Amino acid sequence: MKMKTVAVAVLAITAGVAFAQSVVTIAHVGPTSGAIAHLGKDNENGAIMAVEELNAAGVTIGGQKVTIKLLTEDDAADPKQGTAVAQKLADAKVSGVIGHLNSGTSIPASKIYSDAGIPQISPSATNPKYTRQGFKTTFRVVADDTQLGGTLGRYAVNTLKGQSIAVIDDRTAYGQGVAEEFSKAVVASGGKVVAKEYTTDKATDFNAILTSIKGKKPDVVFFGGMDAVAGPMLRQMKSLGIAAKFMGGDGICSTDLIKLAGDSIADNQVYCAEAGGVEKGSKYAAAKDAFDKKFKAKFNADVQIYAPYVYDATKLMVAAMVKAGSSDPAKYLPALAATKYEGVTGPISFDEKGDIKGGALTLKTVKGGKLEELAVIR
Ligand code: ABU
Repeated sequence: MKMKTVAVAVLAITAGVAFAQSVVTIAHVGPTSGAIAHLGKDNENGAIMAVEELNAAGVTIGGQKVTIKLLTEDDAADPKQGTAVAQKLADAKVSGVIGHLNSGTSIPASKIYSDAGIPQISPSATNPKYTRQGFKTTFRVVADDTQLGGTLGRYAVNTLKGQSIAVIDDRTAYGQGVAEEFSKAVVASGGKVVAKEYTTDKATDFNAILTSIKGKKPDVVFFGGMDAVAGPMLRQMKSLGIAAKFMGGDGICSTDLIKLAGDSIADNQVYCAEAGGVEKGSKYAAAKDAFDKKFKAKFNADVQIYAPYVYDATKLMVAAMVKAGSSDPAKYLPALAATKYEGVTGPISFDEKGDIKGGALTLKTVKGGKLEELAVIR
């Protein structure tokens, strides 16, 4: 076996016996600094947990026992930092990359990984463009914004009975994309988009756009962006007396949204969708629950959104190396593309673009200060 690794041997000591063991290096990239560092750390912890379990169980690739080494990198959710990190990992010839978290970083980084022939699995980037660039190295284990925005738009009109709908986005690849898909579905379902406003992923003051929106008396306000912006936005909606329903995609569907919004969320006011999910009572639900408990015990933190998807992505990447008998990207890439993996987030296999086949989403609301699952939609 020819290992394409950064360092090829470490000394491992087991039961007092010293032996040389090859090292296979994979990387995780996400924003572990900045406004959504809590989500980046959640993702990183999913990868750490997977690698620790893999090494504890023992990994043999091509007849050789290996140690999986995880490099963790911070892209700060910034496209420029994302490409700098991607170039660093390409130069280091890592065997694979799990990440990035954001569409705005995953999309430009994917070109660098593709040029270097390094497989990349994003556990959370949902902009459709990510897998539509013709790269053979690009994979995603969650549903995309077409599915998220489309489902939420139909739900806003058909179930929440919203007729006048205001749409705000943070101008990121994700926020803009999911807001456009949402708006298209609202109009196709017979609703009306009465306001379109824009902010940024770093903004904290929404007074001007919310005051303008208030004048349009919307039934629903949709926000394309992340929880770190949605939380303060919900607080300011409450201070301005806007009691409209508030919707968003997976980026706001985190455990910390409730903390970030303070006491400003009324029961059944907020609706969001995680870009994956398993049906209650299915054989996967028990595995997902067990993962959540194990994660809490290990990190003393609840899963935010994506940690289980990162965990599955990491394990399935290594499973492809085991199956191919090589950690050389050129050799294990076909096995990765042909993955049939049973994860804690459900069954994972990829279509010709690298997207998950039959991806689900989980519609949630906030009730009693907690996220409550409403339905898993495929
Ligand atoms: N999917 C929401 C957060 C990540 C992103 O796509 O930017």
